[in-house]
Amino acid sequence: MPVAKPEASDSRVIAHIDMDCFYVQVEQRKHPQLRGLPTAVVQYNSWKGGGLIAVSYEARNYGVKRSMRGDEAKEVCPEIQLVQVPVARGKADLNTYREAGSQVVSILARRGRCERSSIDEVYLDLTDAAERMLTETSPHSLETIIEEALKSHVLGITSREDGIDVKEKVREWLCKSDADRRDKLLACGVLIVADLRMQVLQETQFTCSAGIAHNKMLAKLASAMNKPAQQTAVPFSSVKGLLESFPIKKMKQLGGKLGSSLQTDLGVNTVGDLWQFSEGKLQERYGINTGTWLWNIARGINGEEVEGRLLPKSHGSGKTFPGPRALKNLPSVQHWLNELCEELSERLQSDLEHNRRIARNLTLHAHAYKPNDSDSHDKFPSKSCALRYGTLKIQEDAMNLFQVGLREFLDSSKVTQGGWGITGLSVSASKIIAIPSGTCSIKKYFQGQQPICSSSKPLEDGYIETTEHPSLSFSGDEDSTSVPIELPGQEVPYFPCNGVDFGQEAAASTSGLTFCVGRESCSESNLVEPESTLPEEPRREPKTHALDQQVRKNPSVEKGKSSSILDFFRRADTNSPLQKQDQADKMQGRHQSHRRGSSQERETWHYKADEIDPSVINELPPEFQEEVRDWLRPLKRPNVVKGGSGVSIASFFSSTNKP
Ligand code: DCP
Repeated sequence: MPVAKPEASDSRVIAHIDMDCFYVQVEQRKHPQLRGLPTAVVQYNSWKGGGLIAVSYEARNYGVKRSMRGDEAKEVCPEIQLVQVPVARGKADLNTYREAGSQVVSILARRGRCERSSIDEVYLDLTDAAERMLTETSPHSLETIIEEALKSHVLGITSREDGIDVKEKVREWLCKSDADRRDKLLACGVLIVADLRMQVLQETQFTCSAGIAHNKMLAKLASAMNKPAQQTAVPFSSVKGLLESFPIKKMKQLGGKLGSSLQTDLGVNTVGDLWQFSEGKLQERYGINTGTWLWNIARGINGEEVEGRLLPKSHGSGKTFPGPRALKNLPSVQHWLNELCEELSERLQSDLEHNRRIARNLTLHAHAYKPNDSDSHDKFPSKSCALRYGTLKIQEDAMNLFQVGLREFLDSSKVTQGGWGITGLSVSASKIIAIPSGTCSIKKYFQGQQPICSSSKPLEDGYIETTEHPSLSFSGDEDSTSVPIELPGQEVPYFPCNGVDFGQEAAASTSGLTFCVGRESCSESNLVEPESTLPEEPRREPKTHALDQQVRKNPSVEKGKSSSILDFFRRADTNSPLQKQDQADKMQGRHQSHRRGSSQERETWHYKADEIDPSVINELPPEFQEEVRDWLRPLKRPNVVKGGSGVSIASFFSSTNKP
């Protein structure tokens, strides 16, 4: 349910940074010969050449879209370069992309509070930096303004159609000495963001787009307005104009049931259509909180803070088993759960070592069906328990969770005969906390911990009753309920109340285990499409990249020198496209993987969207991602590459290959 938060101040400077066709850029950095070519990254699945998950802007010019399969993309753009997502443990391995995202975050965090909101998106609170700049080096006192800032779009100020020297108008706006203080701060934000984007490009070779406004909602809307490699600012006076015609369903949290109700029940199709309804009227219809939230967003009011968070909120690992590859017995489930848990465990371990963070909750999600029961799809209940560290323990606990879920799934089915099939499995770790600083050793910290469960009820045998799964819980009356489940004769794991057990092995054998039973559908779990038949490119360390070498050799692309970025990219070899891999021979003509729940079923679930780490969604197979993104955030506007000249990040994209 959306939460209405009043705006603490309208003088904040908030930026939303969104990487451009991110996975493609990561692959192009690995394979510089792909730069400037129509390229797409495919999630491996041999059916029709695999699903496209990222499409370069050159390929978009030919009409290639993310919803296409590889074969379809080749039809509209025969020269498209398809690069496969790396594969490990028989599933997509997104580590390269995660690491690339972290690299960008570490640069962006230099100027203000930074919230990593997904694998390739970041919010920044630049208020302090902008205030400092305004005091020390106000834009109107600057002799030169960096080119990238002059290329900004400023809503209500710049219009590419009016034929006037747009850069001159931007310069005037940036340097207006008698401007409103809010606009002056925003102008500082524009300069800071332009500079940060240049730094990102110089240090990572990635371009990004940005929105700069006085709150997160407006910054996010703005960052999608002019892509790729451009930035858009929203002065206070332009908010109304921006929202007036903005499609209601594209607003964050209005892509689903609430947005549909606004359309059908109130005839609201744009944000401006909402203006006619009083706050009271909206509250009457949608409840006090949602009513106020709607009234606020219609006016561009959004008090959400930028959380200082550079690390993900949760970790997950998943895989789909479409059609004939559905898992039909416990040993095969055990095999894949072991693989998924091994990956999860590695990431938890790495988070612990590098960031001194621990996760306290383990959740298992599955997609299942019963062959003779068409109602059974998507009814496999998600299960959570306290998380114990150590691969074997995670594997054991996940398998136990699966068995509890399976039993409930089978009990809930009307059909008692005919077996079962699992078409998706995922495990995730959440409730991540930092180990308090000053703890002299991680192990000692855990040894000294009493099993305290503030939100969980300790039970006699050391098991706990969890009441929610933070990243995937439901609001209101859909809250999880706890149900005791008997596991006769099975050895069950020990769940210490602090959720972490480094030393003790599984202890009890009991039948009194209580699990959290979240009534969750599986579509939010991070399931990833299956295996590769193409060999993974040998992973090259950044140091060995040809482009990196150029960076080192070419003084013009050293940090801080901005004038020859375009030259830098032109020097990249664009004449030797990656050899096309003929996937056609390997196609098996499978059908689409999952049947999703009916829309009616889906609509009965309400997610606490803010508690879902969007980076986990990137690991879903495309068919789930579309659905989940729809719930969580507005769709992006069609990208329009606007004209422009001179050396800038944008020029990098205006290059070749237009049909
Ligand atoms: N992603 C994915 N599956 C999807 C959508 C996205 O795996 N269905 C991955 C690949 C994308 C990355 O997440 O590169 C970021 O997603 P975005 O929605 O931000 O899209 P892009 O960065 O690819 O393009 P854009 O420039 O439009 O933001």
